[in-house]
Amino acid sequence: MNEAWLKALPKAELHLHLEGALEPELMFALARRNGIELPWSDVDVLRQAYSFNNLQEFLDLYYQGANVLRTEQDFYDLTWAYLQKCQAQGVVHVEPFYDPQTHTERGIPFEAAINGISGAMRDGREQLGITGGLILSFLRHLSEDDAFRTLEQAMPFRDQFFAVGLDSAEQGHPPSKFERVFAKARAEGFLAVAHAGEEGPPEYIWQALDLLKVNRIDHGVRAAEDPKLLDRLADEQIPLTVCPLSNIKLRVFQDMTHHNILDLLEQGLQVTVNSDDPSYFDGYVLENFVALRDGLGMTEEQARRLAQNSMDARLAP
Ligand code: ES4
Ligand code: ZN
Repeated sequence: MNEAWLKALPKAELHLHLEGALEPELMFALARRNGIELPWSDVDVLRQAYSFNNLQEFLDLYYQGANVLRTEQDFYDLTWAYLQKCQAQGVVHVEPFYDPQTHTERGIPFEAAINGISGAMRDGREQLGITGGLILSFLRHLSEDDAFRTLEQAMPFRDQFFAVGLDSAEQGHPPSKFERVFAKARAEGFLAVAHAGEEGPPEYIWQALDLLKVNRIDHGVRAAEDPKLLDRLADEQIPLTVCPLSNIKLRVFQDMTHHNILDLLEQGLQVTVNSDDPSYFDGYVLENFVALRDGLGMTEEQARRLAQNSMDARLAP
């Protein structure tokens, strides 16, 4: 199967951090526009820094990069660039995360980010035919109180997102820390998703299901260590938004030949293929499919099932 065939499959992207779609060229352009000095001399030097031993090393760079995002127009430009990439790859539906706290913590008004992102999502629907909705994601390394305040700040903009999520440093920050804030969000009518079982243990996936009552698990690859959990995920057809290239870049698996996504697929789990932070992890959805073909011998039939799973696992209204 060639790239054109993979591109032609209608696909949904369900695990994408908008701040992780910031390409080095745009980062430098926004730094210039906003009069910000970056710690890298140019785009090539920045790209050379994209070598990580774990999630935390990546996050340190990701938050530094996000610092160039200041104005509503910056957030619009970031989101629009991502949507154009989607169109070029046959991604017809997107449910991106954005992290309000990454921006409010540095004094950017809540409305600058949400309005810029929502504006681009609206234009993406009207001009590119890409459907979808936004997931407001809490940073789990910050406190429960901080998450409550973020949800409170978001309420005037409640029509602009359909779900809440949980991301950032997983180890030591279990889903249980956010049980009450997720209960509040669900009571307000939001759906829920959470990163679990990327670096954290299977126990965190159980907690995301039983305490946060999520509709979908982000990553979830460490479920493979717990046969009872695998049965539950298969029985209830709970979607997993797996991010193969991300897992290699962050050393969750040694290389693509060791990735378990096709094993999970063949065990009947509803797994999907996603890019996570495409600018940092060597590619968008299409590059992830190509990597599964080249590294794992994914067949056409498996590719079709993975793409169909992504369409079936959509949650945005
Ligand atoms: C993330 Cl790969 C990953 N894991 C957890 N949180 C994140 N935020 C952005 N990328
Ligand atoms: Zn992620």
